[in-house]
Amino acid sequence: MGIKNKAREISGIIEKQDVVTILSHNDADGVTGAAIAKIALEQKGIKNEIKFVNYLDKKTIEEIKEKFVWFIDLGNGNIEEIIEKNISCVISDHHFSRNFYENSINPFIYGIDGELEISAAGLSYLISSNFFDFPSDLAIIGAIGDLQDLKHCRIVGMNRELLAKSNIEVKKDIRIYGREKPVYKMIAYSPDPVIPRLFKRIGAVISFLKKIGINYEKSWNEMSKEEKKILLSSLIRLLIEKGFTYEQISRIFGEIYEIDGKDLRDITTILNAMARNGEAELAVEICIKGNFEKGESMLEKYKRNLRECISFAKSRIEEHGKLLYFHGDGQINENLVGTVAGLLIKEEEIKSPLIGFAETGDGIKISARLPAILSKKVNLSESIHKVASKLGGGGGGHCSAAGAIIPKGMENEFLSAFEEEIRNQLVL
Ligand SMILES: [Mn+2]
Repeated sequence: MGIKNKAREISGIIEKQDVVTILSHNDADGVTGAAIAKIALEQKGIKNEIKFVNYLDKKTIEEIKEKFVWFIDLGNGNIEEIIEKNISCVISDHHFSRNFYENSINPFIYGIDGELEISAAGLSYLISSNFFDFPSDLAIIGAIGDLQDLKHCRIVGMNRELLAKSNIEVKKDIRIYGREKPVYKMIAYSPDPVIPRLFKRIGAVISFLKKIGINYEKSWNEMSKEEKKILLSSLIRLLIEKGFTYEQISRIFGEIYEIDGKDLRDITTILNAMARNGEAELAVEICIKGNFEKGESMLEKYKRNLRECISFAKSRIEEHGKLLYFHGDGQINENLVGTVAGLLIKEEEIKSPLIGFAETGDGIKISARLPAILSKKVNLSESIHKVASKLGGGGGGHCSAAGAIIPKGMENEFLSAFEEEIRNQLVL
């Protein structure tokens, strides 16, 4: 059976319900996935409510009393428990799972890479579009939120197919974030690629721009074709001088996606910010109505908080063998520790795996991030799953970004066991 038939089969199961609880992940992919599901359920007149969690642990599953659950962007890591508890449910989760579950639309079973070719929002759309035909905009926003365009600098696979059913405009442009900001800011804070000599050095960027005759206060979008050409070729020359490979340099240019003139990357930033700050329900509403500007003021608040968390984390980074780690100590919210670790890895030129700890209700939340130079040598997901399970917790995720929850007070045990795992992987 192909994935679309599976989607139809699952939509048939959902259609028979009178009440559906959507249980989703509080990030952009989870929010858009839940919004898609809600649109479909409303259309069918099926009563529904949405709940968001940051992480699906044993306890959350234990406490499920709802009649029927639609898991979105989570669930594949908990199939054993879902079966054991005999929860009546369907799962649309794009994360890899070794375990099979009849009512799960698991892309990997169909030879589709869930890290690149379809997100939870996309799976949710494959199911929901059986109820009625509607544009796939939110499915693509979810995929961008999940950074599925990052590897190839464009959307590929099943996402590409879904893109054709959306109102999203595809453009070829510079991929540096902030095309509407003054160009000196855009260049100084480009995380991918980081421009050497210019990264975070406003003075250096301004003199670089002056030298090539470009008004540094203009934004990329305001620049003429000629100016863009000059800037792009100067940046490329700089990267060549610094020994960047062709592959690295070509990342500077690629596909960007817009809806009503808004960059999808900006929309996902807003949705992530809202979801992580406890406003996921409002984010769903914004997705359904399509009024993304409403989330922009939330973003300012979020950015301020994030900056504080990053400087706190930076001041706390310590070494443990092959690892670096920091502890949030009640200063960094569990929902933000992953973002903080991810940004530190990108911006601080860290060359070791980075672990962030944060307190959560009854345990310690762990976020592990891998620097790009280790991306083919280390797989965080399996090691974190193994170690956290051994300590009485649970974990999983992606090769280069994974998370776990362990009991309080086990941080040192975790560090030692995890460091050994990583060391073994580096030797192999
Ligand atoms: Mn996702």
